[in-house]
Amino acid sequence: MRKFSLGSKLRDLFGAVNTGFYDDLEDILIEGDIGPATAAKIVESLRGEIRGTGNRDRDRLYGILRSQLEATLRVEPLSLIENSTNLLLILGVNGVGKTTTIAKLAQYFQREQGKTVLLAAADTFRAAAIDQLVLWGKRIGVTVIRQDPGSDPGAVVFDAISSAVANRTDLVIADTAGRMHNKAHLVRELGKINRIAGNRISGSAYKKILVLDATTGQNALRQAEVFQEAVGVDSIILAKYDSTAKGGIVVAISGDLGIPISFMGVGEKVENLIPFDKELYLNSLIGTP
Ligand SMILES: Nc1nc2c(ncn2[C@@H]2O[C@H](COP(=O)(O)OP(=O)(O)OP(=O)(O)O)[C@@H](O)[C@H]2O)c(=O)[nH]1
Ligand SMILES: [Mg+2]
Repeated sequence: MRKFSLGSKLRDLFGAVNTGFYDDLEDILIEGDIGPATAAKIVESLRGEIRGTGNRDRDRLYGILRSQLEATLRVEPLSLIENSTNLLLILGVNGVGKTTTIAKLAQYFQREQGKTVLLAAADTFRAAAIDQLVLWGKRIGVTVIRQDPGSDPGAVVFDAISSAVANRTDLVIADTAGRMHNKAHLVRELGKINRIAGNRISGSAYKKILVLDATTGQNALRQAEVFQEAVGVDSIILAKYDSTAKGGIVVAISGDLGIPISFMGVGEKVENLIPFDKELYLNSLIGTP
């Protein structure tokens, strides 16, 4: 099982610090999806520590590595602006878990935070995507603003915001299509939605959330770069964390791209969303010494 592979490789490596240690460490970290820039930074700081103190105690090195990872990981909860309509625009390539995550977020903000929520079915690319969101809306008792398949996603977001502002709804969560004819089309469509949304809701009441699939590895970093470049990303949600204990990619995204993470999806049910838990994450990523 890959589950503890990074942790066990590190334990072996830290057991005997010898020649090749730094190269091996860098390889292991990159293999664990930590990201090249972040891996290089961590290796440098361990090198500095070992040179400076001469102390090669395994537990101590392990502790330094862990605190480096801890410092790199940016965890920030998603907080809503009070007495204002907030918008979360949910981004991500197809199949990562966007629509399910929207239902989970709606439930979380309703139940845990006592907020009023409205959903916008702005993935108009596929009829089934609209139906799926409408079904979730029924299950959790949240209204879904929708138009016909193929209609302008920007118009759906516009309608949803208008309705939310008129009704003093706290939060609009908008689905988007991750499946497009090509990247240029995706970027153009998202740009349009982003302009419409940004004109109606400004500042930190409008957040762009990228959903990543914890099982994807390095490719997730490239996805984050594409969406970051297209419209900017304010926060990451790591879906399907229950399917893997890897997810080292979140460190890379925090460290290499500077995007914070807010939640993790831990199952297919609507209640399976938890605020990102650093301890749990680091324990399963690298284990404890
Ligand atoms: N185990 C697990 N499965 C999840 C999680 N989140 C989503 N899924 C599953 O992943 C699959 C895809 O989820 P969707 O929410 O439809 O993903 P999407 O990004 O909206 O997909 P498209 O609309 O097709 O682009 C579904 O079978 C979900 O049940 C999670 O946290 N854990
Ligand atoms: Mg979807």
